[in-house]
Amino acid sequence: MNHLNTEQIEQLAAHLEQAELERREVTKITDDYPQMSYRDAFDIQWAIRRRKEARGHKVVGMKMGLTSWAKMAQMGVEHPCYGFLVDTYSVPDGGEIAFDALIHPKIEAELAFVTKQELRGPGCHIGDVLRATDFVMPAVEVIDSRYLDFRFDLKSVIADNSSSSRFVAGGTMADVEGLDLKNLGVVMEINGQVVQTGAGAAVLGHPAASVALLANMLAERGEVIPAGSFIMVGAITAAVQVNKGDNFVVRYQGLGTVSGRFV
Ligand code: 0L1
Ligand code: MG
Repeated sequence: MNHLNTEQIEQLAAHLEQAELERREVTKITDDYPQMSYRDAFDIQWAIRRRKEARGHKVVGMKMGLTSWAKMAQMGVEHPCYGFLVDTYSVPDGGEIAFDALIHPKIEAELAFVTKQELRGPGCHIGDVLRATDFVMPAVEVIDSRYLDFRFDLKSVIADNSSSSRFVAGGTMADVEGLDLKNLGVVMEINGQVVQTGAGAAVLGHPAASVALLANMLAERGEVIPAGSFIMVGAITAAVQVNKGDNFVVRYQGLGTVSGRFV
């Protein structure tokens, strides 16, 4: 149910997208609109998506966020969220990320699923996802909340496209059949120092559960995950703040590495 009108939703979408484009922190929008509903929050995110598409940007994938119990507890939220990824967010493996284009970036080690069949909720489950998966591959997400000091509540962060900002996909593409996705180990290094380690089960117990949840959340809006989608499942490690000049390498058990540099 909506508690904001169309004009307010469009205005908040413009406000948050401008903050992203101008690299400006803003206060969380529920401070000014405490009556905002989850429906409103997703409507704002979808309005930002339409604004970008209207300017010629292509949606190239989706991401799930806040998919670990630890991260939900850390951020004081009670449910995962999703966001969209556009072409301008994509950085090649080993590439450079312009630090000054961002506000206060953090990196997360993730996995991405690429689908070969449509996934449709409600009732989508891990088995559906594994059957519909073409391959999985390593990915690193750069999150950059537009909110002051990364402080938000769930509705505010959903409206802000779940902090989506940049992503790097790389390493080796692999069939799910040969992989133990729950126990798949990940080591994140920044400037040669190990800063985080984790395993796939950090993502809702199994990374495929995150894709199923995305299908089920999209079903609430009558949307599906089309065949050929790229979906990042959420962080396997905690998000780590980065600085200009930092180099990162994330090593994935049996799947190679993803690297990049903030310049
Ligand atoms: O991708 C993520 O898990 C982050 C979602 C938004 C929350 C945050 O900015 O930390
Ligand atoms: Mg993430």
